Amino acid sequence: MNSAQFSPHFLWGSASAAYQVEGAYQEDGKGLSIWDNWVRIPGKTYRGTNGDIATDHYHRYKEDVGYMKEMGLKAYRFSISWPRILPQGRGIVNPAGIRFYQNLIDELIANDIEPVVTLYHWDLPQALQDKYGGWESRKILPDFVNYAKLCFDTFGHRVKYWVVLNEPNIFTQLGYLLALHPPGKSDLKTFLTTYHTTALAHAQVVKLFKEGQYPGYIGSSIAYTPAHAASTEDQDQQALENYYATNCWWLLDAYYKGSYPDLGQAYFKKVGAMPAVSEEDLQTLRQGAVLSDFIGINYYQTAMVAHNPPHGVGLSGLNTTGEKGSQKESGVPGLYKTVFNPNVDYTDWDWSIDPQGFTMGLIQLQQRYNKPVFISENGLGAFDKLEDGTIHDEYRIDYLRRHIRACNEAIAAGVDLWGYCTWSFTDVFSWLNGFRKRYGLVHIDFESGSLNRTKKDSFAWYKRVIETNGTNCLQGGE
Ligand code: BGP
Repeated sequence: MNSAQFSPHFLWGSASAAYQVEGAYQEDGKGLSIWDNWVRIPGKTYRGTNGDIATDHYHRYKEDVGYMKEMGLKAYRFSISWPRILPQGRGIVNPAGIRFYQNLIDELIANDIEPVVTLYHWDLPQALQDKYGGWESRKILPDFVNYAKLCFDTFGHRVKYWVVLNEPNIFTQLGYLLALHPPGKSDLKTFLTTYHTTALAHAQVVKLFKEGQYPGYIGSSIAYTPAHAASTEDQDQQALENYYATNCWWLLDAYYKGSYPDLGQAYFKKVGAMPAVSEEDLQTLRQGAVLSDFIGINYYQTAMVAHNPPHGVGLSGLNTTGEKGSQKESGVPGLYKTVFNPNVDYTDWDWSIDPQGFTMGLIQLQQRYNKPVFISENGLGAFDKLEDGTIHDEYRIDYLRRHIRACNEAIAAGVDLWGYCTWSFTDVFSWLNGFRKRYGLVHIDFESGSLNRTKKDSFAWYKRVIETNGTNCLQGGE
């Protein structure tokens, strides 16, 4: 495919999330989040690891921004911890929490780095979980809208890019279907109902933002896993349709079309799991869809799907050990199952590496939604080894280079791509995988506890990407 230029305003960024980097989990008046409690339940996270301290970004943010400046980063995507600024989720505001984010934003702007702020990256105030079951109840809607309004009123004159929710599909699926995230439930209808509530939350917050005439752009970030059929056989092709109708398009349509796919509805009605969706809800979703400025996409991998008979495999857990090949087949009996893709490589956590699938997925988005896209996460989780005082992460450079090239191909094909954030800037706490699954361009010494920062080889390489506006990634580049 032809290559295009990245626009001169392209946002070359890198990302993090509050719970995964901040630490200081009960400092300066912060309330507890559902993750602060979840990690204390034995067996829930890899070897009981937690984000109590994480990278200590709360105290070391200036040092981290210093590295961002050195790299020439154009945008830093981070999330606000809701219970840090509203310890009970509503009501009394914690001034120290506000100050922390104000300082961080000031520091970024002083260094010419655009803050991209996520309102919700999974750390719900525990108080709201206790009060009415968190996202399971529509009572969360006014609380979330008030929290968003507080953020817009407080930070809106400095922040131009807002991500309302991070991967609502993942936190609801893992929280309400696979029982791997808080609150650890497993029920299809509860998952779909909760997801629907997140879509309403997105739409209401987008409306508030637009009606309040806050300056800037707003969207939410969905974890998008496009798929290939395992063969050209009709049954596998049908499985692919089923996958998209109950998965990708189900999730994205709610946010960016304001509806749900018919084929998916037919299936969920058949199994008695269709959530209650009123005409008023759909109207709200449609308004949210129209008013959203961009589609946030977190892309890591594709799936390969195949026919799965009515008594075939069901959902399985995730490889959280890093033992390559330990991921089991997973599926929905009668609809589809995901199978090993012989055409691509896999990471140690069995995530497929498929840059071509990335281009394909971006083109599908363009065709279906015709909206600008912002890549809010993309990166490689790996075991990194500290050697001669640094990390020679050629494998990460290779992954990122190929994915940036894939973005370029998508742009050449007509996709309106606003920016690209690597996941993650520094190494972070990986929810279910502890500290061994590293994504950063900056290494953190978790082992000794010093939390010293060391630039990896990928740091200098990404610096060049930014300096050359991506041209070093294109065919024939470094
Ligand atoms: C996304 C999340 C991030 C991050 C990333 C890598 O789903 O938005 O918070 O963790 O995936 O996932 P993991 O840490 O599970 O490898």
